[in-house]
Amino acid sequence: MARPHHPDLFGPDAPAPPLPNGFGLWRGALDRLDQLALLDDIREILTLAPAYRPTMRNGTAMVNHLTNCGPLGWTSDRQGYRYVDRHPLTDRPWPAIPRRLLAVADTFTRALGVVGYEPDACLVNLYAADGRLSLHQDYDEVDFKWPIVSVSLGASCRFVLGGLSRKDPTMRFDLHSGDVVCLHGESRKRFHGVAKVDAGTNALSHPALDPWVRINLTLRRAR
Ligand code: MD6
Ligand code: FE
Repeated sequence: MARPHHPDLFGPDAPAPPLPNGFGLWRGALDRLDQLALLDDIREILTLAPAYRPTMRNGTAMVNHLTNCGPLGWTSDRQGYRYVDRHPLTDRPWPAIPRRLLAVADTFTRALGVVGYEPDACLVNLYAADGRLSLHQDYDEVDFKWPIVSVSLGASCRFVLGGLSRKDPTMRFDLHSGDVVCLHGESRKRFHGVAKVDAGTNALSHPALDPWVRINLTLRRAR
């Protein structure tokens, strides 16, 4: 695994510096072999916990398919957003979080000065070519002192990072395969989303990416 390095503030796709406090961005944190190994794990997870498209409170289906691994998994239905200990369609417990993903979370939370991060949920968001994720806060966890760590695989996307109010100005920059993002501290509850995926930029060939073009993993401490 690549060693953590400081955010690439001056790279071609980097946002104008400075990045907000508590927002960690490690470009190319995972090399190609790390990424393919994680996709092997995701393939196994998808076999045990098939991708599904949850319904939102208003009854409409979410844009992206998802699944989870870990003791808890994030889901949504007409009752709203929450963490549950079983796959809503199979009624089976979620598969375990892969060890190498836990190692990534440990490495990059330590780089932020966080000791003892033990994620208990990992949301796997599966993007088709027209996938996107509307501006949201990750707000369903019990203790916001713990960061959320994200790993991106496959196609690049346009990431939108806002403030603590939905109306605050946003910055936009690309996330590429192998990038790791952390939302921590002052940035833990910032609004963020994915405006679009650039399907043509996927350079990874792996069965876990069929029929998806981009996969994002977000590790959380839900309880
Ligand atoms: C995505 N990411 O990249 C969506 N949330 O597909 C997130 O929603 C996210 O990247 C919390 C922390 C980091 C993230
Ligand atoms: Fe999020």
